[in-house]
Amino acid sequence: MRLCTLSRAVTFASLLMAGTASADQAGQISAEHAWIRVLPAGLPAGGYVVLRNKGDQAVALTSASSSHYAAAMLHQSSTEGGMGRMRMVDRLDIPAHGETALAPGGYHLMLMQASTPVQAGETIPVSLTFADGSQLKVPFLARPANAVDAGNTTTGAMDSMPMEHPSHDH
Ligand SMILES: [Cu+2]
Repeated sequence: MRLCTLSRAVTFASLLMAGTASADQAGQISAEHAWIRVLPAGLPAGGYVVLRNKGDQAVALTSASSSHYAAAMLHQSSTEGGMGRMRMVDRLDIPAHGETALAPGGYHLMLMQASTPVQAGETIPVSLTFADGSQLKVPFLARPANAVDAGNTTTGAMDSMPMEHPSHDH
């Protein structure tokens, strides 16, 4: 009885701290090149992002959600015998001081049943939840069905420009 009450109190306290404490898993992760491939006719949309872990501990992504979609699942695409397949993924590790990419043909978020039709150019907030329950809210750029990456309009792409194009303007 006593133990039960205690563990409930602890759970409640950890819920309160989620998202605020910098020591949580979400605080170790930064997200770049976040985009959604919007498909016509209400088909599920793929969500892609590069997750970077600046911490000393591996972090696991365990789920995602968005108020714009009824459901968001973690999937992995693969090709077996020429057939495209998708399987559910329980957790996706982001190694310490490393990164994990969700990209077309591999890991992705499967975003289903948009509450209102999502248009290319819109920014859709998606909450990523990690193994400790902490969450990271990431703005995903909606891109058209023929897009293959986040395009050149994300801040992540802009950030890398100076390295590729040093100090001449064009
Ligand atoms: Cu999928």
